[in-house]
Amino acid sequence: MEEKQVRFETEVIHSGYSPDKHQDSLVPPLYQSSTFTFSSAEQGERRFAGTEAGYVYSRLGNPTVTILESRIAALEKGEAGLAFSSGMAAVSAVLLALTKTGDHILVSKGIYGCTFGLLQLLRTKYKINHDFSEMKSKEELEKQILPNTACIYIETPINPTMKLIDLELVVQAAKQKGIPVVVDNTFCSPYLQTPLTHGCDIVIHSATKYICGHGDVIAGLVVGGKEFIADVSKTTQKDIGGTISPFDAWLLLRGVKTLAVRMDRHSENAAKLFEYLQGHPKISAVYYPGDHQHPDYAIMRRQMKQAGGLISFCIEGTRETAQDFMNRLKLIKLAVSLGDAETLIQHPATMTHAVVPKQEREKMGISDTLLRLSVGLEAWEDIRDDLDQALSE
Ligand code: LCS
Repeated sequence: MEEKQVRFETEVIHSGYSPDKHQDSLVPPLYQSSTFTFSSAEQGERRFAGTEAGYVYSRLGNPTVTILESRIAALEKGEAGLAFSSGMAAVSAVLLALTKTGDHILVSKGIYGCTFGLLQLLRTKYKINHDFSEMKSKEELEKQILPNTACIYIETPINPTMKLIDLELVVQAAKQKGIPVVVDNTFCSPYLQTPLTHGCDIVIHSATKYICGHGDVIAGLVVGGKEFIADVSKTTQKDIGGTISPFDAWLLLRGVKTLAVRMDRHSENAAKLFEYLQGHPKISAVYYPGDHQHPDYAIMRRQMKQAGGLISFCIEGTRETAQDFMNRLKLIKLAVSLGDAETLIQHPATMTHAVVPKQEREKMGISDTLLRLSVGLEAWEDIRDDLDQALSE
């Protein structure tokens, strides 16, 4: 199966796993073991030295985790993958691997709140500076790439404003200077967007979201070149220790099998709910990359397969109006996170992006009346009816 090139919908189910290597078990076994035994002291020595293949200790590698890592590498069209205990463990391991004191990171203007927090920490504790960029033109990028820029870090679509970054534009500017481009692909999943095929170097996921799909795991994934992944695996992952648990890897292997089917449904539901929200008099703005009027619609068509399952919108009124509206919802759950079967709504200004100072938040386009809807897999009419009853009061 691994030899033959198969389609994405097949890869999510089979990639990285051969039953004949695991007692013919149809489903990848859960190797719930913290450590592995050696047949002799010499074998232990060889495994530690890396002269003999084999597992040693689950912080350094585990067979269930290896299957997941091979699968995500195949889905993202990369050479190798690495799994982490959270999306933030993945983000921090990558940024720490790519930078040193005195370096600079160029970041898309608008990122997840905890990534923003991590960048503050890198600046204050380790003197690793950063700047935010709209990344709208080559000239802007060329001006903002400094002699000490160690990497470019992008989210697209951006959490939660749903603005997009043109990956190929950034890659063109970065390649001239030999700077790696890192993309947080959480909002798309590899079904909708594969940044490595556009020339980017490293992809990160909060696997907690669409890759898991069932809201029962916190995990992160990284895909990149073999050398880079081996380096992260032996340094910032091994020694800082944000390793995934085998059980969480097993749950992700189960969840990811339905990724293509789920993403189609999330995207279809979101497209219908966008139409509804767009036409509602109490909604002052809707941010959804599938909107033909969205300023980045052309970018969406170029680099995404579909527009995805997230919609942000502003409600007429104040922060209290937004909160009252949330409190009236019945089916839609008030929760952060995204990509689950359940439709979730959250208020970025007081939740996911509360750590970003108000002035910075506003520069990113996060007002107090902005809400983010992660459209689930329910019948779209039921989601619409819930929005409708909460908006009609
Ligand atoms: N990157 C993005 C784009 C995210 O949205 C998140 C989490 C992370 C990284 C971190 O992943 P984690 O460590 O949580 O697995 N985003 C969240 C959100 O929007 N609501 O709750 C968490």
